[in-house]
Amino acid sequence: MRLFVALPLPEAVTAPLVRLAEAAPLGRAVAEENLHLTLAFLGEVGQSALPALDGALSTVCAPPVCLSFHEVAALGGRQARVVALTARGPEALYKRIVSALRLAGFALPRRRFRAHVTLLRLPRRLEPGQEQRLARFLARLGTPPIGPVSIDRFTLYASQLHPDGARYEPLAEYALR
Ligand code: 2AM
Repeated sequence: MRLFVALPLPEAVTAPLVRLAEAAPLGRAVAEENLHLTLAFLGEVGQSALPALDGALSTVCAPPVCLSFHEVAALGGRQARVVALTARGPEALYKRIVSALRLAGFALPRRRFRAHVTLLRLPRRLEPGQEQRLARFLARLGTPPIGPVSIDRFTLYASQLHPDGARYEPLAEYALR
């Protein structure tokens, strides 16, 4: 199973975000039900490791996350792959989740955590002019008037890749209190 841990987002956040993504001049908008903020990507995990994974995530003790949003930006370096809304608030929770998972033996890549909600997936190569149209769209958006919101749980999801896009199934929820 392809697994990841994420903060689910309330409709008060996902509804304006999907409208914003659908107004973009290019790229494939992430479906509203798939919008989330990834905390840890586990990749392929065997069924037999699920109890250990659930055990590790159950040890994470943290208060609800006050999530605030910053800017809509193209992420992925010089060849941007996605457009995302950057966020602040889940950094401490991220650290607790990652250390609980590592302690339980799950290998996670060492990369800087930049909290974000992916809104659009971009084509591999942008046609001439598309880059400028995207830059103008992003500049117009500035900081969208969304949030802050309090999130009182995090979720373990299974991701299934289909030709028409990914489907995410919540497997377990963990309360933040
Ligand atoms: P994203 O939020 O940056 O898009 C489910 O696939 C989620 O896991 C996606 O939302 C994606 O993060 C993240 N993800 C997918 N592949 C990944 C990888 N190889 N490394 C880190 N995160 C990944």
